[in-house]
This record gives sequence, structure tokens and C-alpha cells, in this order.
Amino acid sequence: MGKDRDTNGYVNASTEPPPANSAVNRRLLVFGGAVGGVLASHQSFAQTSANVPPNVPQWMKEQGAPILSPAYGVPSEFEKAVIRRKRDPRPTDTAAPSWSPLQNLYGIITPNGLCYERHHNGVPLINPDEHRLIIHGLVDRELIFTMDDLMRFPSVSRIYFMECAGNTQNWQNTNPDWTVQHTHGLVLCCEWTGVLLSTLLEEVGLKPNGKWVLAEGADAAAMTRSLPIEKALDDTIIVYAQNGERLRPEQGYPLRMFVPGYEGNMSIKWLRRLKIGDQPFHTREETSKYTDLMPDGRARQFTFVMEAKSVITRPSGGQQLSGGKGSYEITGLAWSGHGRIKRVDVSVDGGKNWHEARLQEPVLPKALTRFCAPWRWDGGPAILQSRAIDETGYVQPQHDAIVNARGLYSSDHYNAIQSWRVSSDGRVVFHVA
Ligand SMILES: Nc1nc2c(c(=O)[nH]1)N[C@H]1C(S)=C(S)[C@@H](COP(=O)(O)O)O[C@H]1N2
Ligand SMILES: [Mo]
Repeated sequence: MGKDRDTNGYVNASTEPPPANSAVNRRLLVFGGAVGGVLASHQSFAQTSANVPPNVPQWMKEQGAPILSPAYGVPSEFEKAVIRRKRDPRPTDTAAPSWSPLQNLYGIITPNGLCYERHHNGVPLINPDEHRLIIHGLVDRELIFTMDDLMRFPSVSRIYFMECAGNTQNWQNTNPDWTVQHTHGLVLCCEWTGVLLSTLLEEVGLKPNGKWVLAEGADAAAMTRSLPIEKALDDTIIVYAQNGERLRPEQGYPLRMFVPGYEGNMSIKWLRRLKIGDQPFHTREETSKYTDLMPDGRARQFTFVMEAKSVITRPSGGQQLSGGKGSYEITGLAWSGHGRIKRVDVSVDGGKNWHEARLQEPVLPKALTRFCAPWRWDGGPAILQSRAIDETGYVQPQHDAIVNARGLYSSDHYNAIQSWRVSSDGRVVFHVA
């Protein structure tokens, strides 16, 4: 297994992926079955509406709306329920995270308008012409960059997930009405464009004793985190664009740091300052919120990497199987801060039997990976689960394994297998494993 993740309290449910045993293989037939000829759409030809075939619908009989209205496009009005949502009441509105509707997403890219939001003191309104990035401390040349300066450096565009350490708060106080938006909606995956931090550190000349980078945001929280220099020089990006356009205000406009695979908190938005030091800076964030209390009273600090996790997004909590028994596709998302997803298994009987899901291409390191599995629902109760295995061999743990290792004190970095219960009437609800 190689990685000593036991030492910082992570669960090592198993070091080897579970074998694809014959029980699994025999199950395939029952699980998948033939997909052809099962979609019972014949009754939709009944005359339910003057717009349904074989009639010519109203929208084919009149001129359509003109283009450029609005000039920045918006989704169909029939999709207006697909929005970010808050979950828990908070004393101030700006502190409440807004969760991404994973149940309504396809593929692996989160559209900019549906990216989850988390800010500690609201979204600042920053004029990019007046924004600067200062790099100072243990460097040969302290430099101040304008946005135009940054645009002149060689750029990269890379697809990565980002997950808040507080995503999936399922260890206690769970709510049976939670949907996948409420349980897992603090994760997103975008194409990030900017300059590698290593490029900028070369420009300022990193001193040999420079081991940590303090990153500070230009919001009212002045959020600051310490980043080890190895990660800064590896794949950390100073980002100005997301999914092909400039960052949205809530995602850090005009500039943010992006730290692939690390807890979202490290990706400082509205980035204004990078200070190089020879040790961690122990910022306010690091000594309070982003420290995890362990059962033995010790605390683990600097739990940067987000471990492998997966969740079925359809069918999921709050949904209803659209027709009676028969064929459905189970689909969901898997990710690991350590690299690529190697395999995802799906179970429809609460983990007794597992079936290897198909991974949709592309399967990228530190990115969301879409998995799919055909399912023939027999009309009876079912418990749907998925379990991710990443390229290090780490297997997503069960709830009990996490609680045994960490106790119930630590609310962050929870990555257990999620269950959804399907009842005979086709309703799907959150199920506590
Ligand atoms: N300056 C600043 N950066 C910040 C935050 C913040 O409040 N201020 N929130 C952090 C947290 S906790 C997370 S999970 C991510 C959320 O990024 P997003 O809002 O783009 O999804 O940004 C991080 N960077
Ligand atoms: Mo976060």
C-alpha cells in the first residue's frame, strides 16, 4: 500500500481491492440483463396532449425566439429547479455553503453556474485592474503582478475536482430527506486555466530554505493557508479561468490558487499574496477549523489530501424510479485526491454482492470519474451502494470503519460508502448504513 495514511487517522479498510469473485460474475446476468426492448414507451403515443406525436407540436408551427436574448445564455426554463441550494440555517447568510445539484449533472464537468460555493465572509467585488498578486518572503526578487502580467506567462488548462473537507456530513445527525445534493454537493470538477505556481516561483527565484507558501485571499475573511513547497512546485495552478471563461466572482474572480486533490479550503480564492517561509505559518484556519480531533484526544492537522470517495447520483435520495420494474441505469461519480480511479463497484443489495461498473472516458487523475451500471429492477426493495478503488489500491471504507478509526469527533474528511434505499413503490431515500 505504500502510503502511511494510518498514521494520520485514515481508515485502511483493505489494502487490496476485493477480488472479482465468481459470485460477482454470476451476478452480472441478473444485474444487467439485456437492455434491448425494455423501454416501455409505447403508451406515450396515447393522446395525452396535442403536442405529443403523431400530432405536430405548437412549437413547430410558429417562429422561434430571436437570438441574443439574453446575450449570455441561460438554461431552458424547464430546468429551473436545477440550482445550487443551501442546506443548514447559519447565523449569517454568507457563511452557509451552497451545494451543487449532483443528481442533475451529466459527464464529469460542473457547469460554472452550478459549482458549489463556500466562503467565510462573502464574495468581494474586485476590479481586476486594481488587483495585484504579491510574492515575497524567501525569494530573490519580491514581485507584484498585475492580471495583465500574469496573462503573459505560459498557461496550462487542466481538469480537476475540488471538494470541501466538510462534504458528506453523514457521521451523525443525518436527515432522511437529504438528497445527494445535501450529502455530496460540496464537490465540483472543472477545467482550470492559469499559470503553474512553479513558473511564478521560478520568476521570483525561490531561496533554498523556502519550504512553505502562505496564500492569502483578498476577501473580508483574508483567508490564509500554508502550502508545502513540494505541492506548490508540483501541480498547483494560479488560476484566472474556469471552464473556458474567466472565473466567476464566487469562485475567486479575478484570481485564485488551485491545489489539485487537496481539501477545497487550500484553494485560496481572490488570491492577493504568497509569502514564502521556512515553516508552516499556523494560520487561524489551520489552528481551529481545519484541524480534526481524534478519539484519543490528539488532533490531526494538515490533512490535505481528499481520499477516494464515490456516490450514486441517479437513482438517489428524493428521486422516484420513473416506471415500474425493468431496466434502469445506475450512475454516479468517483474521485480520489491521490490520482486516478481504478475501479468502482456497485451493489443493489446493501453490499452483499458487488458488480464492477463501467467507467466513462476520460478517466483523469484527481478528476471526477463517471461510472455507470445497467440494473434490472425486480420491483422489490433494494439498497444501492458504490465503492471506489483508486490507483494506490485504497478502497473506499464503510461507515463503521471510519468511526472506529476516528471516533465521532471529527466532522471533516468523511468518505464512507453511501447507501440509497429503494422501496417497492420506487421511492429512493437516504439510508444510514
Ligand atoms: N479567500 C478565500 N478562499 C477560500 C475560501 C474563503 O472563504 N475565502 N473558502 C475555501 C473553502 S472552505 C473551499 S471548500 C473552497 C470553495 O471554493 P468554491 O466556492 O469556488 O467552490 O474555497 C476555499 N477558498
Ligand atoms: Mo471548504
